[in-house]
Amino acid sequence: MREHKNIVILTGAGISAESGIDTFRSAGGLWEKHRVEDVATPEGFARDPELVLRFYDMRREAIQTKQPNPAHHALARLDADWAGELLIVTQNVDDLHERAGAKRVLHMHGEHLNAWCTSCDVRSPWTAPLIDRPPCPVCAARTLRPDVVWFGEMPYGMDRIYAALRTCDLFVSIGTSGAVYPAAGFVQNAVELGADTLELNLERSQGSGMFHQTRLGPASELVPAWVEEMLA
Ligand code: BJW
Repeated sequence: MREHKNIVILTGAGISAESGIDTFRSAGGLWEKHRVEDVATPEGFARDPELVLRFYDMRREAIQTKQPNPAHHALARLDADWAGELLIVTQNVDDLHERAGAKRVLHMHGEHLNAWCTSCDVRSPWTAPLIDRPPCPVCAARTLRPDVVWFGEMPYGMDRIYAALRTCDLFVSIGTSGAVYPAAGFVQNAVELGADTLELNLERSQGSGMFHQTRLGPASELVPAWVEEMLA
């Protein structure tokens, strides 16, 4: 590949798998144990809020016991040392990129450690359970929900993401199945705009055919090796 200046990195559940956080679509993943329609749609939340709040309370508690792995640390190092533009667009709702030290991170599907008040529309940092319907710290209404993006809802930061895709010369996808749009379409956007594209994944994904290059293996090995190449 040629020399690069501006990079967009898309990460998915696979980058956090070796930290012990469940993926969605792998064998034994979250969608084998829970119906997507029940726990990851606004309709499911309206139908059975307790089920949904319990699902996210369990996951919010779990992520606070997990640690970033070498893949998160390598991306944080790249973020710190890369002089050009760089944006880590993560679909993950965990905070492992930040805990590894990365700064240029955008959570397009929201964050476990935020609660969103649907009365006053303010998002507040949140580590505790939501099942008991605690009051919003800003307006006191008992209408907090997980600050995550469900199917049918608009992902966050799309203008910033598309602006970064327009100016990047390298798009890298790490540990995502390419099953969920609009993130699954970023590789096509990047190719059409003339960027080089690289996929790092345990196995081939739905979008593998779109990438100029795919490297297969665990993120904890592939990502540090790729970052070494970039900073050499
Ligand atoms: C490893 C590894 C290791 C494992 N090392 N790798 C066409 C166009 C546009 C939209 C649509 C469309 N068709 C349908 C839609 C709508 C819908 C959609 O995509 N549906 C699909 C089912 C087709 N999309 C939406 O509704 C989105 N909103 C939207 O489109 O708004 C309108 C819009 C249009 C156009 C532009 C802009 C907006 C919203 C999607 C919200 C997704 N929400 C979830 C839940 C978030 C909260 C939570 O965490 O509970 O987000 S679903 C779930 O999937 C989660 C993830 O972020 C997302 C992606 O999953 P991910 O990360 O890829 O995980 P897996 O498990 O699928 O894959 C793991 C990968 O890791 C695998 O490849 C493994 O091999 C790999 N791996 N171990 C390296 N050690």
